[in-house]
Amino acid sequence: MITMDNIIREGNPTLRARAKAVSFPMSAGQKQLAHEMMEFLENSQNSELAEKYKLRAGVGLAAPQVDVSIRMTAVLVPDENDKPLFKHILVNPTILSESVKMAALSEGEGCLSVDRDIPGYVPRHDRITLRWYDLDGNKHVDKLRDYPAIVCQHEIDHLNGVLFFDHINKKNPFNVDENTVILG
Ligand code: NB4
Ligand code: NI
Repeated sequence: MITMDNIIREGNPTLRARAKAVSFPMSAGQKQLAHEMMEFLENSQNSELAEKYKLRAGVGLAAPQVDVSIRMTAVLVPDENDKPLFKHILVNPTILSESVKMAALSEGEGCLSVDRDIPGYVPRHDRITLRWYDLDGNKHVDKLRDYPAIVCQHEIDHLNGVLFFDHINKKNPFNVDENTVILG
């Protein structure tokens, strides 16, 4: 079971590396890791289990965060009623196109690999067209907007060695340009 002890933190060079593409068929170990990453997200969103295992809540977890430098991430975005809105393990995700319009979460972002609060808006593309592969190698193409699009961009950043605060305006953290909507 993945717990916070398995999640590497800022300063570990794996978080700044470009992760390697996954080839198909995936190994049994890679598939098991994928399921454990999704299980972590489920546990972290369950208040009893999160308290029991001292997990920080997460809606995404990228393989490099558990020190496995491959292009794979779990995403579990619930809707207002806590029903899964977007729940997938994304293998080799690629953004095919992105809107000019940007969006940022009103509360800013946090990261399970960053143990400090870093205030500020993180501008992201409001809409993306995402290509990804499932564990069996089947190709998927999804159009995402708003919250799920933001989560996927945060996770894909991890596969490229980018952390959320890299996007925050250094001089004026809550300054964003005119084409940015604030969500939430
Ligand atoms: C990834 C997110 C940071 C901003 C937005 C949010 C939470 C993370 C990091 C975009 C992606 C993890 C992966 C939350 C959270 C809302 C939904 C359902 C019930 C509690 C949960 C709390 F926990 N970010 N944390 N940060 N990361 N929303 N929610 N709620 O998920 O570092 O790279 O359970
Ligand atoms: Ni993160």
